[in-house]
Amino acid sequence: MSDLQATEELNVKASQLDIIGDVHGCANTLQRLLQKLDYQKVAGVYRNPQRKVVFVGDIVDRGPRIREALAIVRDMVDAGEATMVLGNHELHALCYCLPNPNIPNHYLRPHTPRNTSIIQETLEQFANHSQDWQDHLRWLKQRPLYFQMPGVRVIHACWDQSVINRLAAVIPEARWSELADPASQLSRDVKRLTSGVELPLPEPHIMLSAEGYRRRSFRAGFWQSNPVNLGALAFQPDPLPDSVAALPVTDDIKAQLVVYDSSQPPLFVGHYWLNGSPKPITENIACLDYSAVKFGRLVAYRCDGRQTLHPNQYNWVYVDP
Ligand SMILES: [Mn+2]
Repeated sequence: MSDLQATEELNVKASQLDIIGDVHGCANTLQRLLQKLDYQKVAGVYRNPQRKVVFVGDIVDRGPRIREALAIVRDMVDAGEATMVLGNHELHALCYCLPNPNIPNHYLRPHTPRNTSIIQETLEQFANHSQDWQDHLRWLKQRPLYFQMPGVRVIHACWDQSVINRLAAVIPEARWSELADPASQLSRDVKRLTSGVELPLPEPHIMLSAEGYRRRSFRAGFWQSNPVNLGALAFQPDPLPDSVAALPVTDDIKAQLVVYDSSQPPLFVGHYWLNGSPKPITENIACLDYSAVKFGRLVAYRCDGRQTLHPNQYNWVYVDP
């Protein structure tokens, strides 16, 4: 239903799409990338007569110009020049800000110090624009979790067909309250699509992320069918401790992975904070998050309709420190 809507709204072929990675409030960088891709501002909206944009989500949080970034993306979507799928940061923002209908003065996600720190930049930048923020929240609620058309799929973190089969692309209004319970099927499904496969670190190991968070889990490359050990399976900036990396991948862990083989349509994700020269992860999977907000690159893939992805189709701009 909703993925058909999205395809009809864009009204182009897969070969006319430019897919853009996690923006995280880097609005100036986004404008430079759009200009590099020959999008020009006409009547206040970036447009390219031949092409349309799909944003992989995570427009909000962390960066210096979140309001501007959200306005650029929203104006493009509303004008039919782009679509965007929800990232884990938009989901977090929605759940943090939407009231829990069952418990007065509570929200779908509790205001713990950690949850507050994730959304802090966004709330500070909208502090004097609270009506705008409420309006953006209503708009974000209507954005899809995934996008597909013949020859292209886009999702923030993990294409799990079994989950997608049971979810409408847009979360129905009546179901948002289910997200107040992290154990609900809907919460687990949405987390799977927007945050990917997170596996527990074997006891008693814990990791410290670069930002100082204690982590008891790690992000896995969901597409891998036969990784040699946990180190090969991990897909995140922080490497696993050596002793953990060498551990075998148990059948229990393998059962949590998704097979995404080379016969599937080209798939684009964000989310994973990559570094280095942009290139496909497999012949038909590309991650477009190259850590723009950490002074990496904001990356786009210029689709050409081919089944096999190619490094030449990447475009990027560096973020000015
Ligand atoms: Mn992100």
